[in-house]
Amino acid sequence: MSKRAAAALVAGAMVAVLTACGSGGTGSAGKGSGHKLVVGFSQVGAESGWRTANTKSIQESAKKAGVELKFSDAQQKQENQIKAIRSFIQQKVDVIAFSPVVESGWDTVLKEAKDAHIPVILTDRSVDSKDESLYVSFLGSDFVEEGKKAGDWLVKEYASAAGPVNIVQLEGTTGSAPANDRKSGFADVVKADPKFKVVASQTGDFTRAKGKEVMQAFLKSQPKIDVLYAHNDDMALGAIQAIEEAGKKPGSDIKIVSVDGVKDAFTAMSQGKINYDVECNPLLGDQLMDLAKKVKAGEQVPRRIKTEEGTFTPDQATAALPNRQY
Ligand code: GYE
Repeated sequence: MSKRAAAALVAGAMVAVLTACGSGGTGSAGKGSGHKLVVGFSQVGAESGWRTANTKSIQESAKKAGVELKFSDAQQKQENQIKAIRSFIQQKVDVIAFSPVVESGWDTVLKEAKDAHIPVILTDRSVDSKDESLYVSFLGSDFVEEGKKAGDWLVKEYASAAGPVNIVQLEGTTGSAPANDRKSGFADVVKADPKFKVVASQTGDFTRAKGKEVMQAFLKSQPKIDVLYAHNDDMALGAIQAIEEAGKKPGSDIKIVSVDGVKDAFTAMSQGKINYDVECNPLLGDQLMDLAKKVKAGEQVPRRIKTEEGTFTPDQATAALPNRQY
């Protein structure tokens, strides 16, 4: 063998060794030495400020944790998520994580993942499957609790008012866990006093554009609206535009209670346009990567991990605004 050929061989071998070490990630992450943990993640879409922050958190945390993330955006369609999950199964990823657009209709595809021995982690939203062996853990907020917090605020705010208090509700995506639970949690609290009346309730699909459109329709069809309860901030922000265009003052002519706690909503609160915001934390990335590593390593993980979150008055939101991350 020529000297040159021998040198090339040695160099080649070194590159191979370096590559193997470099992709090893953080020890326990891989299936063995030389393999990064591969997580297939199916995201709901890009419907809201919350979602954008959630996506960024997951992508950044994956990088930090040395996890190879296969990211897929379902554009708010369940069929796209089912396709993405099937493709993750075909690619033999180590762990599948997803945030289900709606609650029902997952058993078949989750069974396919189970048969392929790929563990599934639910993040942000849950499914209504009866068979709990179809996923290993669910990481996210308690949406019923969020709805209750919105209702609690309303009850206090109108404690000494005569009534009726006419409420319009902008619901999240039909069939989604946050829409179902935020609606029922709120209803449970306000039903205690018959002066509270939900006079209209319709989906705004968690988007600004739909929130505005539906609020315009409410303003036309309802002779008296006292309160808007929006299942997320983006719909509330769209509705604020509709209210202002109708010549009314959001925050005083119509009081607004919303959920999420994103920066744009805090800005609106500092301007007196939203009266109360229930926080829902989108920064789930670090916890998700940690869970995925543990699951792959065969460690026992909790079946349910709840996110800690607070509530904000306009004063609290104004104070928090300069340091708000999302
Ligand atoms: O509140 C909303 C988003 O599932 C908690 O989805 C999430 C919700 C969030 O579109 O803004």
